Amino acid sequence: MSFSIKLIFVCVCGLLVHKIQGQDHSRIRLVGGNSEGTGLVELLYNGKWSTVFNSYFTENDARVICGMLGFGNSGMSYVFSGGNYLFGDGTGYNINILNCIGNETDVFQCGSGPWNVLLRNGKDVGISCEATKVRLADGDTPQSGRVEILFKGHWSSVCDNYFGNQEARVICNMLGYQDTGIAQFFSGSHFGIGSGDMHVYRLSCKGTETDIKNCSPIWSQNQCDHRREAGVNCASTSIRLKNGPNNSSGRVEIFHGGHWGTICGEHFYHSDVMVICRMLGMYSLNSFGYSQGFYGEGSGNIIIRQLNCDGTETDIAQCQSVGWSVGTAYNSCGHLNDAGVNCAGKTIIRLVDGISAQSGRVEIYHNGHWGTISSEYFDYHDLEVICRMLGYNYTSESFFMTGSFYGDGIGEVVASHLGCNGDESDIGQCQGRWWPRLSSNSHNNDVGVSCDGIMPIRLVGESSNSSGRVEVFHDGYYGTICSRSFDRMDLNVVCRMLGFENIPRSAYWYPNPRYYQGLGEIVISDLDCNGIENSIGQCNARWPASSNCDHSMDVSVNCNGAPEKVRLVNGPTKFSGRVEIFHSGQWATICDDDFDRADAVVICRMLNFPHPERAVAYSLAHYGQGNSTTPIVLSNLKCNGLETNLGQCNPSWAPTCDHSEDIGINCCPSCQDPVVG
Ligand SMILES: *[C@@H]1O[C@H](CO)[C@@H](O)[C@H](O)[C@H]1NC(C)=O
Ligand SMILES: *[C@@H]1O[C@H](CO)[C@@H](O)[C@H](O)[C@H]1NC(C)=O
Ligand SMILES: *[C@@H]1O[C@H](CO)[C@@H](O)[C@H](O)[C@H]1NC(C)=O
Ligand SMILES: *[C@@H]1O[C@H](CO)[C@@H](O)[C@H](O)[C@H]1NC(C)=O
Ligand SMILES: *[C@@H]1O[C@H](CO)[C@@H](O)[C@H](O)[C@H]1NC(C)=O
Ligand SMILES: CC(=O)N[C@H]1CO[C@H](CO)[C@@H](O)[C@@H]1O
Repeated sequence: MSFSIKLIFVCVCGLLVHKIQGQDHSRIRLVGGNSEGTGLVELLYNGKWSTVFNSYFTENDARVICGMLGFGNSGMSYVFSGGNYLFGDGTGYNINILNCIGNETDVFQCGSGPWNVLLRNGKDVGISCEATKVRLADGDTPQSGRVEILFKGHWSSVCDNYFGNQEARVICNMLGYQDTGIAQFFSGSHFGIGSGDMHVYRLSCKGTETDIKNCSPIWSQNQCDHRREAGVNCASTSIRLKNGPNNSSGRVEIFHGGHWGTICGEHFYHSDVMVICRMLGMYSLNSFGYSQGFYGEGSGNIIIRQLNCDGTETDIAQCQSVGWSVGTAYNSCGHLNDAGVNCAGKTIIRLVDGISAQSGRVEIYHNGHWGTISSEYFDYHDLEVICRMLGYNYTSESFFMTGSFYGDGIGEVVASHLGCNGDESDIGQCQGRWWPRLSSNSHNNDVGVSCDGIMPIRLVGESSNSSGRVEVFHDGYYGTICSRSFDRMDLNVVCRMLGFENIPRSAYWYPNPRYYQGLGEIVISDLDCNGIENSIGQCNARWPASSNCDHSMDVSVNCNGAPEKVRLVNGPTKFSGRVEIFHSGQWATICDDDFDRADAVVICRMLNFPHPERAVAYSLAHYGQGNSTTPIVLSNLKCNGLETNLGQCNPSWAPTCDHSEDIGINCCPSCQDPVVG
């Protein structure tokens, strides 16, 4: 080997530079990194171990050196810009520019001429020829924990400065967890505090890098502190549902910090439910969630608050949230507010105590028992959804009943104010107020529905299918309707229910029993139909009836408007006599209470006499008393004189009169007997 050294003085950045000729194949090593593949670059040059100036050092130079050191020159070759403070100060010469192309097999072949040598300047280059060794420490699972890299022979944690999911993804990929679906970052020494120096102050990964050294790391010693260590979770979050009626519903629980805990239900929305159900492999478009501990209160920590997924995440750990710190229970969000999901989107409901499979009190299975729905603010949109849930048709006949029409339930009142739009497939998707945040837990307002709209109704008292006392089937028996505020609109609906299509104007009703008083329950009062309903079930009404009602107020109707049959008895002419009305198969008299000429005019009109307005009214059995076997059935006629039928005159039935009060009329005061009719 020949050495020829010329000293040339060149000013480079104010430093004295030596022009050196010749090569030395003898030795090359990396020092200060405590491993074969990482450290300050030292070349044995002119008999001295010498360092390389970092300013013009390139990756090509590093590649050649790594190749010489047996790491292959196509693998990792990473240049540390600040070699001295990481690996210590060098000695010997300081070689300026190597100028390798990269395909050389010996670094001493690099450069077109002799190397320059600088005065020592504290800017020596360090390189790494090996992949970063990374591990996770103190995690819940092998796939999670504090990020630690092996550096200078020690495991050293990474600063959480700007550490995010992209950085986490690179770490997870480096650990071989490419396929686990998530890479969630944690900051603030989430997995506990590591020890030793922290060398990586900041990483800026794109997420696709295969080593953190490709993430433009900023190296520094102890610029960070141990309360700011980065952590990752490369595995999906362990999640389960508890206390639901099915495997597909329940309180959401997640495993974290070695324990199962819950999610606070505040701001718990559909996008959160989507992610949770997707994680469980059970997502459907109908999935919905509950806050407020619907599936019971969990125990342990409340691990996440304000979960805020956008719905595309594959793991809740990827969603924004407040939380995930170990051992924290949030005071502002207790277990009362634990979140739950129903991934199948099916609330389990049934109808009970109805008169057909399609009717009854609505019951919801909840907390292991059947409870009910309050009818507060219940409406037809809610009804539509319930019928749909049960697989029944929602039609113009369908109705719902407030006030426990189908009997009081027991247990919890599970929901109220359902607030459905009508197009939901399940009441769980409606806005409803759910247990336990109900204004009332009393069962006297349990809602009942009838999807088929069947409400059996019948007429009693006469062998006629068009007139009689109205009775409604309820609770296993027929009961009556109280006439309080009964009007023509209500009549129309009752007659429509009885099968009458075109209800004549002459149809009428009695506010009291036309025949006999009913027995048993007075089912409803204050009926308030608008006249177009198909069933009184669709009308407003009071159930049970007002306590001011009794059976003397039972409603009777006549749907075809057939006039009452009346006759005159015992008069001197065919135009006059005691008035008798055919009632329950026999003739009966009318009491003179409130009887006046207008009433007489209507009776004369019913008898088809000419000029009924000339009628004269008589009280006090003017044409003699009915005999003792004749009933007195009517009193207090309130005709205005224009009616065509006594039924339109709001009379009272079953008066307490005697025959000395029987009415009589004369429809032709000027007519003498005998008259040619
Ligand atoms: C290295 O590459 C250059 C051009 O890219 C070529 O001229 C040279 O022969 C190569 N050297 C070796 C040792 O392959
Ligand atoms: C829930 O799932 C388990 C396991 O898949 C099964 O054995 C069990 O029968 C399911 N229970 C219900 C109520 O579906
Ligand atoms: C719903 O209506 C359709 C069409 O009228 C009928 O075929 C079907 O049987 C009805 N379903 C029920 C449950 O009543
Ligand atoms: C009432 O009975 C008559 C005679 O039996 C019958 O023709 C008519 O269709 C019935 N009307 C209703 C509404 O049932
Ligand atoms: C009593 O009056 C009714 C009706 O006017 C009549 O049908 C009946 O025969 C009478 N009975 C007697 C005993 O007079
Ligand atoms: C979606 C689902 O599995 N629903 C079932 C839940 O459990 C009830 C009874 O326990 C079944 O009726 C549902 O079909």
